[in-house]
Amino acid sequence: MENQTGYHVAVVGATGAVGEQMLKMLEQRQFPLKSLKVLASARSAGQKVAFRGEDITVEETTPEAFEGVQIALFSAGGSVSKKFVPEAIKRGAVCIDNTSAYRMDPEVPLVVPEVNPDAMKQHNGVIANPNCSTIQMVAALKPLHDKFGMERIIVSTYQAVSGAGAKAIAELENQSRAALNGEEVKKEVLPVSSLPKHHQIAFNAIPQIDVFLDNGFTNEEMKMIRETKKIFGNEDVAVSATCVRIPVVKGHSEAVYVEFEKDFELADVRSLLENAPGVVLVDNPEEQEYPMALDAADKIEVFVGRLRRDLDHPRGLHMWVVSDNLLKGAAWNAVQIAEELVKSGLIEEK
Ligand code: NAP
Ligand code: 3JM
Repeated sequence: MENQTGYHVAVVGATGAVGEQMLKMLEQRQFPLKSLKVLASARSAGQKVAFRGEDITVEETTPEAFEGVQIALFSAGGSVSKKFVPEAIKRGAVCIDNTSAYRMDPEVPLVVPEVNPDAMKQHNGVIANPNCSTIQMVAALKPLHDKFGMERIIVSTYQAVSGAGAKAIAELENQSRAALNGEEVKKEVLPVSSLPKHHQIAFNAIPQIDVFLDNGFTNEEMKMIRETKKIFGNEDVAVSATCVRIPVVKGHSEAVYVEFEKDFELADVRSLLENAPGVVLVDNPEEQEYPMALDAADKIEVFVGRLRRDLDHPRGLHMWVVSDNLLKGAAWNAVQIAEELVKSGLIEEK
């Protein structure tokens, strides 16, 4: 694909669950593309993907593939990013990385445009996209933190299987069908495909996302804890997380409890969230209206509801935060960063 003006863009991991949504976002947002390269492993090289009514051929990710690329969006796993981000930078690209490979590197900005857009100005060729569960939580907390100052966050997540990739979506569908038909339920992917032991996700809830660490938390929980502190530039905010996989295809839900330094009125919390960029307040208990994964699927916003003051802590607030994990949690946040890069003139049109 070659246009007169715009930017030379590559999507790495374009055949995956996140990569597919990146292409959809570039298309929907009418991102100014001069050319688009779709990259994946050698396994899918030669396959076609549809983009703006054209078929684009998938190419193998190699160092040379980044020749002439100005913006490279990565979502093919941490080891692929570690190997190819330096190659892309060497060839002049700015990389927006969706994996955990560079997120905690102090030289790398970790960006949610609604929260810390200025951080991306200091990039050295790579800008990291936070974990899906972190992104939606910090987007909802940002306007409240600015006004009341967060002291402590305790979050429990209810995460969709699509966060674990295309194979996990297929596993939920296959297991559900098999269980309902009274057939053998095959367990091969969740909770962590690379570990030898697997559990059924259909009709279940699994309190493990990613591997366990020595402190008893899982890596997903530690990602939420560390990334939240980095994004807010505040190591003093106390953060604790419990991450759970549930049998939902798209949309992560989170029960977020936050304690503030300053007193708040619920009416102010409500109006701050109503006016926050990228956030939609859905909080109408009388009408049984609150955010739900099915309603958030395929939307780019973060939905917040069930606002209530804690019964014992005078500055404690509970809320329910839902977003499409593949969009704001991954592909949309990455394309939004690319839009900001372009807007801020950090990359020149070719
Ligand atoms: P997925 O559905 O399993 O897709 C994986 C993609 O990576 C496919 O396009 C695959 O290509 C490609 N790939 C695998 N090995 C490769 C290699 N050696 N060289 C080049 N491409 C390779 O997984 P997904 O859910 O889209 O997630 C992909 C990655 O994005 C994850 O590993 C994670 O690091 C990141 N992610 C981030 C978030 C977030 O919260 N921001 C959320 C989910 C995922 P083939 O088709 O050729 O195998
Ligand atoms: C979400 O490196 C890998 O194999 C990818 C593991 C992974 C990650 C990660 O650590 O990048 C799977 C799903 C994430 C993420 O966003 O942190």
